[in-house]
Amino acid sequence: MFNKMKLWKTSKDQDVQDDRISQILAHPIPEHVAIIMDGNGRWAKKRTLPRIAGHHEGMKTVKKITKSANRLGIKTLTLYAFSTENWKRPKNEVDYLMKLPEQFLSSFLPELIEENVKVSTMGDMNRLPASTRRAVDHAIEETKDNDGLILNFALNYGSRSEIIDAIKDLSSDVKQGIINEEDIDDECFSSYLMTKSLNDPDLLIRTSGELRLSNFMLWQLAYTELYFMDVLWPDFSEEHLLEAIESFQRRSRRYGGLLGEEIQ
Ligand code: V07
Repeated sequence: MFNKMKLWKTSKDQDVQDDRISQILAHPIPEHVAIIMDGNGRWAKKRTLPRIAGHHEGMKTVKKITKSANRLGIKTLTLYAFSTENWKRPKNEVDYLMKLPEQFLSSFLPELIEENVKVSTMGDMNRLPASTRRAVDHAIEETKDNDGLILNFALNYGSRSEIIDAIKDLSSDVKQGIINEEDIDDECFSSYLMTKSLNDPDLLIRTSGELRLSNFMLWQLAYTELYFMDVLWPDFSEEHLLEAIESFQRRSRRYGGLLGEEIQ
């Protein structure tokens, strides 16, 4: 009897969740969602576990949120998995983090293929261990013809160095006469960034309560709605994603009439 009650309650909760999703799908949803997945270490510390246990749990959350994003029809999900600053962490932690892409893909790639997800990355892959690069390259190759959700991992990524590299490439093209200086505008500059094939994010979520951008997509976030949440990344669930999207939709509706005028 108790089990039955639990089952009944679960399916009712699911109905509530399905209604909530239907409401969300009745309005425009953000096409590109970017997430700073913070709070993995703190999650582990709260449980007196090593930090790497938090990263492992965080990886499981990535799987869940990828599925949710796909179901909601989000077009691009960019996840900040490893920053250029993260090399400063203790060696054992860096070594563990570098194994996560392989671990993630060895269990999840078949499902990504099945679900029509396209894997991509931004960041300097050269500094990653060869086996990590191989696993990621394999996933990119295996999913290159998929046209569903783009799952874009920022790996060894830093926004300032992305911008500086873009300036170097652009000035070299100007010197060679490939680009005229007068033709440099937002769109031209964007095409030199690692995100050249992607739209700018519509919504940025940062978990774990820090109110900073931490060198993440500084150029691309110029007009993005920012949503900061106190929840630690391993505790982030589909409900939290829905909450952030609902907030995005309320803001879009409120500013809908004004966009293009004084807000931007
Ligand atoms: C990492 C788990 C999520 C929380 C933040 C830090 C730890 C998934 C990947 C990944 C990357 C590339 C790829 C497939 C999966 C990953 C790192 C860290 C370095 F093709 N999670 N995750 N990579 N964490």
